[in-house]
Amino acid sequence: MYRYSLVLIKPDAIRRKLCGEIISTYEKAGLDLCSIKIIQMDRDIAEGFYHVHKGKEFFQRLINFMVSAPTIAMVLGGNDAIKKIREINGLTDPKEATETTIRGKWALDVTRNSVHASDSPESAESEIAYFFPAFEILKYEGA
Ligand code: IDP
Ligand code: MG
Repeated sequence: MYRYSLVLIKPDAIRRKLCGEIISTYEKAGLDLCSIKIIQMDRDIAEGFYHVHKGKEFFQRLINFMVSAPTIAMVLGGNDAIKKIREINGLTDPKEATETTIRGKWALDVTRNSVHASDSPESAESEIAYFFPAFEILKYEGA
């Protein structure tokens, strides 16, 4: 089924100028780039985005990292895109991620792990609305 996912290129990857490589990885996997922008998150935006992790041991470290440099927010679309993108990204901790995945190749540690992707159709819907409130479904048929 054609799905949309909210993907972030996190500050560690922006700082190391890996955006081209990362976007290219998604394009080579056949995903459609449906929306994109670069933003500087403040603490309120970062905490709102990661509200499900509030209270966890790593939360403040995560928020400090997310406000430390700009982030690219994208909507990617494709067949089975939510699952596919999480496979392309690899496991949260780069020590456990397969070396062919984005995190396996480029993540620095479990906090500075280069990318985010939605984990379900429900979270994709709320995460897309969080950064792209006016997101319009784009059709790539025949492109
Ligand atoms: P995910 O990004 O693979 O979905 P989540 O468990 O949803 O992983 O965690 C969100 C983000 O919080 C991670 O991508 C990572 O940046 C950070 N994080 C998760 N677990 C830890 C941890 O144990 N230590 C430090 N940071 C963590
Ligand atoms: Mg997650």
